[in-house]
Amino acid sequence: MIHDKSIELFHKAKQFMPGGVNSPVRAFGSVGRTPLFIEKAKGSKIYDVDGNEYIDYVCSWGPGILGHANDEVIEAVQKAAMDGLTFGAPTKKEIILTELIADLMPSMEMTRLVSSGTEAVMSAIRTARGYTKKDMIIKFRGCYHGHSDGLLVKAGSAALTQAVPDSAGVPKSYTDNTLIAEYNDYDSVRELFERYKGKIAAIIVEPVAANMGVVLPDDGFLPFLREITLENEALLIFDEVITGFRLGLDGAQGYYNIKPDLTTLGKIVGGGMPIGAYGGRREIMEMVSPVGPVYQAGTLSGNPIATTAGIKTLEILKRNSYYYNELENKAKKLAGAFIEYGSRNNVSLQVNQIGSLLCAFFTKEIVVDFKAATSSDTNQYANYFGRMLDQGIYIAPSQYEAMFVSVAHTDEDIEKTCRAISM
Ligand code: KE4
Repeated sequence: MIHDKSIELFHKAKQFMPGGVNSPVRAFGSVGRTPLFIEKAKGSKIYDVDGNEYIDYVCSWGPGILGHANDEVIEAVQKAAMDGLTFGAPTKKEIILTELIADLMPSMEMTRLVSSGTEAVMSAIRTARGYTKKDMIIKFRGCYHGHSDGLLVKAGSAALTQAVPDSAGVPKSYTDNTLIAEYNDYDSVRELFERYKGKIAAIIVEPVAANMGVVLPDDGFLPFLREITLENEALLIFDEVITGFRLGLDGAQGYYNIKPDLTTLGKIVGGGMPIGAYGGRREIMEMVSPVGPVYQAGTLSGNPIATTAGIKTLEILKRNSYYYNELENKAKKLAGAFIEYGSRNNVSLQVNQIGSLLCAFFTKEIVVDFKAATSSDTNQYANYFGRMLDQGIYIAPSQYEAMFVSVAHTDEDIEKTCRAISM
């Protein structure tokens, strides 16, 4: 494949944007390749500026569950655009979308729309702190919740499991109220509640972790988090930016039958347009301005174009709920191809798959936590990435992301991908 134009554009992009990109993972840093500059996309395919076609399993990191440029969504957005792009005033569409969210995810009785997952998480945490009048937040190592200062953390002194900044520019004081536990490690959570009794406002968790690759919750883990937060008068925040409307119409909370106090959404809820959302129990959300004392605002929050894309996307998913079985079957076929490749070639390879989310890890360890996930051979992953790209399959340029399947992936796409995996 020729990538001359991407190479040329990347060179120029680096003059005007840090690393030539507007989000770090796009720079292909961990796979040692020049990033592809994408010209267009339709259905399961993306096309780079050199005219190469790829079957896309990044799906814009999750929003693309219907495939790219779904005709109904595009038509609705084009029509909405004719009436104006943004008013900075209430619209009927915000009611339609937040009512749809409440219908599909009943724990979200009341929702505030924002413009990104980061903004949703940042605001949900502020709301949890305002509601509980406590300051400390527990997050899990390997889970990613956007780039707000207090969450860009890594484990500090192991004994205290207090966080320290994991990014330049984040003052130490901004992370003093962030505690780090281990995903699927019950005792690491218990210890924090014992050590910081009465000070913990909330736990925030990816109910299915998808930012250390895909790591599933241990059977009892989510019920345990629900119970220990109730016992300690702390809130449970499900960060469903990835899993929301991905694992099913009612997300991970429906899949695992757990009712969180607050949920954050992004990606699919905007149908490819910039939307984030946070919501939950009415009494908690009524803490948010202008009703309550927790301030939060946004110029383009709930804008008519993004809400149109989100409404149309959720309506299509709701109308075709059988899609989720089809998505899961396609993902299972891919998972099977990885397992077959690993055993036939004596390659240490694990696959975690749930619904239309999956991830292949190059390790012999069963990947049930951050430690096992990070035991993966990232050089092997980079080689696999290059092999797939050269065969016209576009997967995440990082071991610690997920593979997303869309409604638009045909049986032929899946078969071609399975062949590419086994090469
Ligand atoms: P955004 O601010 O990127 O819309 O959402 C932040 C976020 C919050 N919560 C979860 C569980 C997330 O996965 C994300 C963002 N996901 C990454 C991919 N793993 C976005 C891709 C990128 O950073 O370019």
